Formats: sequence, C-alpha cells, structure tokens
Amino acid sequence: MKRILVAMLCGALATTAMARTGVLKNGSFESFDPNTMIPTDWLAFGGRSSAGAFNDGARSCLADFANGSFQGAFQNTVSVGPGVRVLQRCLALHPSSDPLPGPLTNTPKPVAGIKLEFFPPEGLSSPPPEENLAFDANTPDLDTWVNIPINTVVPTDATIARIVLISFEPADANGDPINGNLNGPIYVDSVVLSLDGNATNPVANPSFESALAGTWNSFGALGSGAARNLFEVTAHNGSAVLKIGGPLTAGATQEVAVSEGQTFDLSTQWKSRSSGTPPTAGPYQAPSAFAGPKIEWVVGSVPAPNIDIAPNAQPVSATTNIMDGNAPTDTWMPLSIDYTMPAAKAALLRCTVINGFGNTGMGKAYYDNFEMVLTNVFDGSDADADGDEDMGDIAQLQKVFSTTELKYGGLVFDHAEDDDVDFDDVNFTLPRMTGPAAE
Ligand SMILES: [Ca+2]
Ligand SMILES: [Ca+2]
Ligand SMILES: [Ca+2]
Ligand SMILES: [Ca+2]
Repeated sequence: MKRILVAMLCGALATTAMARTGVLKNGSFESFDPNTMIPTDWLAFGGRSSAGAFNDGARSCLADFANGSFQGAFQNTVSVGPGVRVLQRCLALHPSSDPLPGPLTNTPKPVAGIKLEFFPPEGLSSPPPEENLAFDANTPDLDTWVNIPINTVVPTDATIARIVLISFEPADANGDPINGNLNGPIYVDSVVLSLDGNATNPVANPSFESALAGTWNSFGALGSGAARNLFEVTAHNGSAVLKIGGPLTAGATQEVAVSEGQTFDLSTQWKSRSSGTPPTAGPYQAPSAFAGPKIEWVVGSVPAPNIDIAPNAQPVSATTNIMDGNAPTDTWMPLSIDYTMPAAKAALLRCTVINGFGNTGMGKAYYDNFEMVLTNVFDGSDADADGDEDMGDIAQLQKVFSTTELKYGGLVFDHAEDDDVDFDDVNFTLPRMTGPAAE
C-alpha cells in the first residue's frame, strides 16, 4: 500500500481538488489484544485500550502517567513526498478524577497530546547514481587543472543531488588497499553547478575557501580522506583547494536541492602534481585508481523538527496538538495537526498519542476518534487507503453522515472542512466512485 500512495502523488498533485485518503487504522481503539490491552495496529509505550472513557464506540486509548516518564502509543502510516498535506484530528479527554498536574509552575510544563514524527521514507526507490570518474593515471597533463563535467537531467522523484567528489581506490577481498602507498593525492577546486541554466551556483563553499565544516562532509577509511589544503598546489580559484588522498576510496559530499526535470550541469576542476613522492605528494599514478564527480540522487530528505508535544509544540499554523493542566476536564477536546510536506522532503509519517510530564506528578489522558488524512493525493474519498473509492468507502460515508457533527471516520469525507459530513461532501464524493469492486 505504501508504494501505491507514492506512485499516485505524481499524477494527482497537479490536478487535484481537496480530495482525501484516510491512512490511520484503529483510531477509535476499539480493537485490542486482550492479554496486553495494546490497541491493534498500534505500538504502545504504556498506552492501552480502555473502557474508562470513550467518545466513539466503547473504548479509547489511555495514557496514564506517574512520575517522570511518557506513556502513549504510536502507529507508522505511509510514506509521502513533497507537497502532501497531512491533516490529523483526535479527541482528548482530561478527567477530573485524575487530572493533569497543575498549577503550571512545573518545569518542563506538563502536557499531553498528539505528535507527528518524520522517519526515512519507505518504498521510494532512488534513481541510479551518475558519475564521470575520468581522472586516472593516464590523464596526461600533471600540474594542470582538468574540467570533469556531469551534464544530465534530474530524474523522476529526486529532490536532492548529493554531489560526491571521489577518488576510487580498489580494495581486496579483505578490504585492504591494493595500491598501498603507490598513489599520490588528487586536488579539486571550483565546483560549479547550473540548474536549468541558472547562473547562480547553489553549491556552498564551492571553491573550498572556507572551512569544510557545515558545507562539505569528508569520508574515507584507514587514513584516507579529504581535507582543505592551502599550500601544495596553485588553486584554480582563490587560494584553497580540496585534497583527497590515502590508500582507500575517499572524498567529500554536499547535498543540493533539485527538482525533477531540471537540467543539471556540473563542472569540477581536478589536478594531480608532478613533484614529491606518494602517498602524501607526487602524481596520481596507480593504474587501478580513478577520480571525478559522482551524483547520488536522493528521493527526499526527512523534514525537521518533528511536531512534538514539547518543547516545539504547535510549530505550524492551524495546529493545536496539546492540552495541559488548564484544559477543561471531562469534555472531549479536539486536537489537530495540519502540516504540508515542504519542498524536497519525504518521510514515513508516524502518529502518536502521548501523555508526558515534568519530573513529578500523576494524571491521565484519554484519546479517541484519531484520524489522519492526506488531502491531495487521491481524487475522491478513499477511506481505507487502498487506492480506490468503492462500495466499502461509500458504506463508511453512510455511517458518518451528519449535518451537525464530525463523527469518527468522517474526516476523510469532510471536503468542505466545516466539521460535518453533509450534502456538500456527499455531492463531492459520489461522482468520484471508481467502481464497486475496484482493486
Ligand atoms: Ca473509541
Ligand atoms: Ca579555491
Ligand atoms: Ca477505498
Ligand atoms: Ca463538511
């Protein structure tokens, strides 16, 4: 199912109305393991299905806290890419019989609520890397800068280009170097990228004139690596260059945001030196070593920060995801998170209900009617996230129809976003059926 949702994104985003897909299971906490009381489809850290209070059905999820830890439950849902709007809604109850601690002089402030956390996406496969490792022992002109370009087009789904400046040194079956100390270092300068012909170079510290920290990440093992160098060769630009050396594969990387379909024109300057003796100086001469630029395409990076209950609760607009000791008791309060995935980001979405406090205190929070929908990946109302709108989805529509309230299971149909499922929403949904038994 995860793969299906992602595949639909490309086609649907361009055209869509406010259509919806429901992706959270057992958000009413009615089904549970009778031995552990853990709600079905949820992973619990102390939270359990409870008949102590409920809004929909006969049960909710209870997070019962005592002295310094968190309690709750979470569910990993689906992986989504940039531009997807994620809407969560849940009801929470703060019981007068065992309320959240107050007054709110405790530090940190006692809170309970819902979270949206981001993990590396599943089912989004990365396009193959592209490389031009053109510099080797046969490169004729020592002490001369050689331009090694990569000219390509950003492939489908890629949101990040990881530029890798690499010296490839083969290892044997045990991982030990083959070339030993035979090879001299290689130097790189002037990493210039043009996206769609734009003259602005998005590469940070492209000429290595500043310290690498925060711009380039060097890699390499067994004494191999990449470092900024000022005095060994004449720079192509400015006064500093990148030096890559050592007996094993090494280099430096930097990630740049890109968009599918952009033309991608990278130029990089490489040089080996005639003077000195390997491995710390001298020519890049090992017959099985080669160097140049490589591009690894990344399908989205994970957004940050998570939408948590503390300390960064409610970091996005239209989000009210926590309650505290000042919240009214014995009434079901709506909590919500409304989040749109930023450009160049992708993530597996984790939903959490949690009761968390400061160092001392006790109290309960109940959660029910937890729903999460993606509002712009499906043209219709796909209540069970199986990629269709069929009789199963329409049966749920009939159950939640109400002109006065938003019943559990209704969020996926409330296209007008006015907290009911009435005739507007039915008129949106019915013409979008994809067939009675569509798979
Ligand atoms: Ca329930
Ligand atoms: Ca430079
Ligand atoms: Ca469906
Ligand atoms: Ca409505």
